[in-house]
Amino acid sequence: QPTSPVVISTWNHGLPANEAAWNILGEGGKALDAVEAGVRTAEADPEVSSVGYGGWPDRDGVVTLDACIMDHNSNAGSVAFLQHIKHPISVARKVMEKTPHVMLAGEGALQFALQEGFHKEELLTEKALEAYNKWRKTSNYKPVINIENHDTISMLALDKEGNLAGACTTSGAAWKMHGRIGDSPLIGSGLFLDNEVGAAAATGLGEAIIKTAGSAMVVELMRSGASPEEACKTITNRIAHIYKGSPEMEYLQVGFIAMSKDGTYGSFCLRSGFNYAVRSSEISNSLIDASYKI
Ligand code: SD4
Repeated sequence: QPTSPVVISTWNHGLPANEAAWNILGEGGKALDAVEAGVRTAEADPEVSSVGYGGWPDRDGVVTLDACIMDHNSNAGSVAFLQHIKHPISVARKVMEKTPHVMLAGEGALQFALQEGFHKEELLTEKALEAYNKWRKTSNYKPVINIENHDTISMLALDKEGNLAGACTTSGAAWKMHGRIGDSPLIGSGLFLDNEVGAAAATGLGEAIIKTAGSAMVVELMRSGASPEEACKTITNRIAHIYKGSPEMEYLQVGFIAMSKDGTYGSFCLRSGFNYAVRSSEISNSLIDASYKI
């Protein structure tokens, strides 16, 4: 049912994130401000082990963060492999607004953040360190499906003016190789938006989403007339086809959320267990189970 404003975001941690976004959208604020404020709640929450502060580290015990943001003018900003900064999404927004570039990575991204007044913090919590030490006993790289019902937080919003914005932020796959970058900071993979058509964002195994340019493809299908859910389903099926028979299939999970220009939204994921949160003037903040393939 088309409506505006409206905001959707991935997983359980989408509920508090939507609340923060709605404080802005409900007052007639901008989608861009809403998505930034929204995903910051997950970044700051130490109980969310897959985003920002409290995120599980890589296999060397280092927390490295990926994030990106995009607005209705197709402006985009992104940070990858960023360390020690609690709010990578806000650094990504600064990259978008204050530099001639779209993406900064690693040491350079950190330097830029410090110049912009962000502070260096220890992001590895006691709890994350415990999880890491436990993992080290086996050191087996096998992503966990639907990890404690949270993973990347991706958020899409449509504001009162009819403008879309999107944000995506994560600590990436736990126990990843040091230096690994996922889909979440990559415009077109973790997030894509075309204000004339719609927006899409992803969660799940980043490698699979990158290989299919997932979010960009979802938006292109919507341009050709697919509904948000149909578009998400087609790309999820494409991923399943590519991975069919591979060892990764055992732990593969991907999920997409999408929203069209008129506020229609939908989702699809590979395996059951993925849900997303919706908030609009008609719908009080609630979780919806995504349709799934297996
Ligand atoms: C990534 N999509 O970095 C993110 C989150 C994740 O297993 O860890 N998925 O791939």
